[in-house]
Amino acid sequence: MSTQPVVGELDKIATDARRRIESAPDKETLEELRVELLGKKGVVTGALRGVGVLPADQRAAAGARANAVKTEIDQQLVARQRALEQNRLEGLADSEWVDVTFIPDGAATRGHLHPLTQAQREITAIFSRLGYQVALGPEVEDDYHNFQALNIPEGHPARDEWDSFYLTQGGWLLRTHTSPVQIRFMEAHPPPIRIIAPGPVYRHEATDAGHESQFHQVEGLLVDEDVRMSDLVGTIEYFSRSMFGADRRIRITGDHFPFTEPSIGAAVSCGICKGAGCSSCKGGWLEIMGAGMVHPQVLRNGGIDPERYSGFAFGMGLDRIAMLKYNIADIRRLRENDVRFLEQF
Ligand code: 2NL
Repeated sequence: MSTQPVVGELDKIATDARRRIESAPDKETLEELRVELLGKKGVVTGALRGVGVLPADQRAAAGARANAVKTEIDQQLVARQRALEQNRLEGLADSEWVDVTFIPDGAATRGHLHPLTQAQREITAIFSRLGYQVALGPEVEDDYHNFQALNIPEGHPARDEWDSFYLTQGGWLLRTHTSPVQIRFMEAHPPPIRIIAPGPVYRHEATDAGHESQFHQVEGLLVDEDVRMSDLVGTIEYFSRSMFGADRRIRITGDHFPFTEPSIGAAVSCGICKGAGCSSCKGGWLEIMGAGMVHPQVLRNGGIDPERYSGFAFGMGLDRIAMLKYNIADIRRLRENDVRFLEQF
């Protein structure tokens, strides 16, 4: 027996392997080739085994050649693997690009804040310049914080002004104003107090262009030493001009609320007719809020000594303010989420 057949066989294996490895189109094909050539039952492994049965004088040469072929094939496999990976990476820019700026026609347009949110943020921004902080509280309240602490006792005829939604148990109700937020704030903090309490409130009443059973209020409360009615009027004036325009005048009239004494109503001059009177105002004026000096008993209910401290409070309907600011005729438009309406603001 001579070495020639084994060496010739190995040369053929090597040539054949090189050709197939170089043309392998992907990693999977390469792996199949590796198993076929170098695996336990592989061709090269078989040839190596065949070396063992050769006559002793031929073994060394044939063995060296077989090992060299094995190493060659191994290196070729690794080289081809690298080349394939390199090609894949270079092709990524063409095969997997994403246009992050692409917007399917009409599928996405830029939105904006709801007019109520815009109005609420503007109001809180104006009062924050006067040192007020935003206070929040629960929408489900107890009778004491929603009514009794505000001088509206059980069974009193004044209750009729706030038709309420009651829960079936526990005497809880949906707050009819955000005043209970301020009562709770007074209970927890000593003066000086400057807060505004914005948020949803609920009243059990028929819906029309000016009324909804859920609407939004912004109430404000300031308590300190020596607080006077003139401070309240100056605050209303600053707010009105910031919100509606520097040229606005304000009108203060008498009013009545159980929780303030004295109580007032505030109106701003109409921006359309400048006070002359037109179809969108009442005789040249737009009523924007109720207010007054906090009733001494309400201060006491909040744990504050009315002999030392005084304060003023005000309340406005956010929906109404937004309607005045953006000239919206019907409050119900603010709840419908019709984008044709909303996108105008
Ligand atoms: C209105 C009138 C008002 C208040 C709310 C208030 C709160 C406390 C104490 C005293 Cl804790 N007053 N709030 C005062 C006057 C008027 O709201 O027409 N709101 C829509």
